[in-house]
This record gives sequence, structure tokens and C-alpha cells, in this order.
Amino acid sequence: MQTIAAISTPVGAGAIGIVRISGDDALKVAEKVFYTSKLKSLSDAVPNMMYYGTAVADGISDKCLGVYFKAPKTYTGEDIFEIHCHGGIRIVQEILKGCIEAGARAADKGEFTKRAFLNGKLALSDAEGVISMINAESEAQLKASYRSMTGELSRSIYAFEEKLLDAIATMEASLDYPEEMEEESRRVAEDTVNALCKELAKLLSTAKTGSYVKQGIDVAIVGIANVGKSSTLNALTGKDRAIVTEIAGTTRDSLEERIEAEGLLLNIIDTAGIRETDDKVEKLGVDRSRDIAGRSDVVLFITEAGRELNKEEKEILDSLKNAKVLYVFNKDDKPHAKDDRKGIFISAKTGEGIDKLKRAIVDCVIDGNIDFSGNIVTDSRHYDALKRAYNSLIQAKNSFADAPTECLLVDMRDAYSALGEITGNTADESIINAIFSKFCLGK
Ligand SMILES: Nc1nc2c(ncn2[C@@H]2O[C@H](COP(=O)(O)OP(=O)(O)O)[C@@H](O)[C@H]2O)c(=O)[nH]1
Ligand SMILES: [Mg+2]
Repeated sequence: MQTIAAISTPVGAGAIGIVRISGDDALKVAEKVFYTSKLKSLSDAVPNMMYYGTAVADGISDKCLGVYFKAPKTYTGEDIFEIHCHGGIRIVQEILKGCIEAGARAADKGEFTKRAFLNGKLALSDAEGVISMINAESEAQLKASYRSMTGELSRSIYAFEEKLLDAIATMEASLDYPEEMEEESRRVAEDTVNALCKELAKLLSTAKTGSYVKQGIDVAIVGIANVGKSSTLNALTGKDRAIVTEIAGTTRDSLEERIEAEGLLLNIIDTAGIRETDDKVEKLGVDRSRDIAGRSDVVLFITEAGRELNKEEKEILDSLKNAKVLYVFNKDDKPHAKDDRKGIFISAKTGEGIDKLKRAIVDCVIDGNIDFSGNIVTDSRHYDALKRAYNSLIQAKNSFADAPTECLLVDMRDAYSALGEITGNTADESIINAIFSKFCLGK
């Protein structure tokens, strides 16, 4: 494969910029742009050692470091040379241009990682772990991505594939010797299929948590006017984000802010107070509030401590029957009658109860702590493939009693092929290209 080169650091001024070259001719290309007094020729470079030198391209020079990584123990599985220069936009571009003049081709998005995959360094799901690692914003995303990138998920899937393939092969062989082998091979295959159904069901059951890890939890703040919804958003985010006044109808549009709680992202949406109104703009805001509340994972129903719910509030609650509603009694700092209703008592003004509220939001959707010691399915592509594999296996499982071996084999092969889409064993080129196109240049 042709040697490729790209700028691997973000576009913009920075302390360091890295130009990476990968392929059989990495050293030959590097030799045309990087010089060090320590070596007569770059082909004498000791792998994994940084050399201080000068990059020269088209008359422009920079002082930099160069390092050689020797195939096959490299990120891509090929020879790699990296030039670490100063992180100026123009400098890295000139060095890249020099590499291209020296015979390298500009790499496509994610092409280094794609080569790693094609060279058997990474499973497809490991490569996807690399992208989500780069894109991770919360602690939970980072932890889950790390597990995926380091092959935690792919190892499980490979193991499933292997067991299934074994059963498929034995059943196929038995077709030639039905008398001697068929019954026994079906019995063994049935055990395998039953066991795999259980394993896949377990993995699939993590997907709900996985989607909260990946997308965050959508939290809508809902209630009548002036109960302190916008103040609660401000208290949760620690910012003076929403306008707060004593005038009902201040918030007319919805506002979204993200925070991290218990390692997860919360997408918090402040809405317009729900009430009957003749104001056209406010009315649109109110409709939007109802809509947002309906689509959220958790609804914070804000009311005031020490007073009964009024008619309007009861109506709002009625319309939220299908949502996960957390009762929040605000303005707890004000003197009020004894109130022992179930819910979280807070003061958006003083910040009292806000940490408790954050924990309660997470507890609302996730039972117990997120267990990072096992696999969590966070990627919808993986979920979809797992689900198809599972459905085919269930189909097979239910057919062992009476279906001919050939029919069972169809379902088992379907399941095998679906699992292979996750690891990349059976993924076709369009899936692979779609995945790597989501990468950044230079990765
Ligand atoms: N004492 C007290 N006043 C609050 C508290 N939260 C909000 N308020 C006041 O209640 C009024 C309405 O607040 P706002 O956040 O705009 O309510 P929204 O209409 O529900 O968004 C403002 O005058 C706030 O200062 C609180 O926890 N304690
Ligand atoms: Mg408001």
C-alpha cells in the first residue's frame, strides 16, 4: 500500500504539531524532510527514539523532533515516522507538502486507523472505541470508550463467533454422515445456541444504560410560571444562564445546558412555564414545553415547598403520566409549613439540595452504579447487529425440536454474520468506509 501522510494534530496554533507518515516508504519520505546530525541516514534510526533535528520543506525550516516506529509493532502495523514540529498552521502544512513531494499521498480521514484494522491490529469495534474516546465528554463515555478501544467488547464477540462457528462446522459435517453424527451434533449445537442466547440477552440488556452513557440523560424542567425553573437550571449548571425575574412568563423559549453528574452527561432543558396564555410567543413556548417533557428521559416537576399543588399543576402532572417524573420542591429557604411529601427539597437561591437533585436524576434512570467491570453496549450499530444475531439464534433455539439441520444452519449462519459485523470479520466495505469516514484527518 502506498505510503500516506497527514497532520495528526488539530488545525490551529499550538505548542506542538505532528505530521505522521505511514507505509513501507515512511523512512524514505521522512529522509527528504527531516535531518538530524545524530544520524548519517534515517535508515539507521533506532526505533521508538526521539531525534532532535530540523525539518526543511520548500525553503522553510523548523527545529523539531523525529521518531521512527518500526513495523509491525506500530499503530498501523506499518513503518511510521512522526515529525513533531512547532504547532503553527503554516509550518505543519509545509512539512506535509514536503512529505507529499517526497512521494507520500495525503491520507484520507481515519486512514491510519483503517490500516490498523486491515492489518489485524484492531477489531472494527475497537476502532469505533477510538473515535468515541476522542469524542468523549463525560467520565462515563471515557471509561466505556476505553474498554471498547482496548478490545473488551471485541474479545467477547470473537468468543461468541468462535463457539458458533464450531457448532456450524460440526453440523455441516454431520450432513455428510447423518446416521453417525447428526443427532449428536444437533445436541451439542443446541447447547451452544442456548448458552449464546443467554450471553447476548445479557449484553443487550446493557444497551439502555449504554445509550445514557453515550447520549447523556435528557432532563426537562417543567412546572407553572414563577416556581423557579430557570433558577433551578442556573443552580444546576452553576451559571447565570437563564433570565430569572418575578414576572410570570419570563422564559418563553426553551434553553439547553449540559453538565456532568455522577460521571454522566445531563442535557438539561429549561422550559417556558406551562400556563394558559394569550401571548402568541409564550403560547408557542408552552407547546414546546409539553413536547420536550414528553421526549425527555426525566422530567423535573418543579413546585414550591409548603403549599398544595394547584389545579394547573395537577393538570400538568396528568399530562406527564408516561414520563419519569421527579418531584422537586423549590424555595425551601423560605419559611413554610411542614412538608413531608416525597421528592427533593431544594433552594435554587441558596444551592441547598442541588447535589442531591443531581444524584436523584441519575438514580431515576440507572439502577445502582454503572458497572464498568463488564461490557456496556453504547454504540447503536453494535446494538443493531447484536439484536439481529440474537433474533436469529432465538429462531434457531425454537426450531431444534423439529426443524431440519439445513434450516437451523441458515439461522446460525445469519447470527454468525451479524456478529462479524461488529468485529469486522464479516463487515462489508461500505460499513467499513462509513465507520472510518467519521474519523478525523490524521487519525
Ligand atoms: N426565595 C427563593 N426564591 C426563589 C427561588 N428560586 C426562584 N426564586 C424566585 O422566584 C422567581 C421566579 O424564578 P424563575 O427562576 O424565573 O421561575 P420560572 O418562571 O419557573 O423560571 C424569581 O423572583 C426568583 O428570584 C428559591 O429557591 N428561593
Ligand atoms: Mg423561567
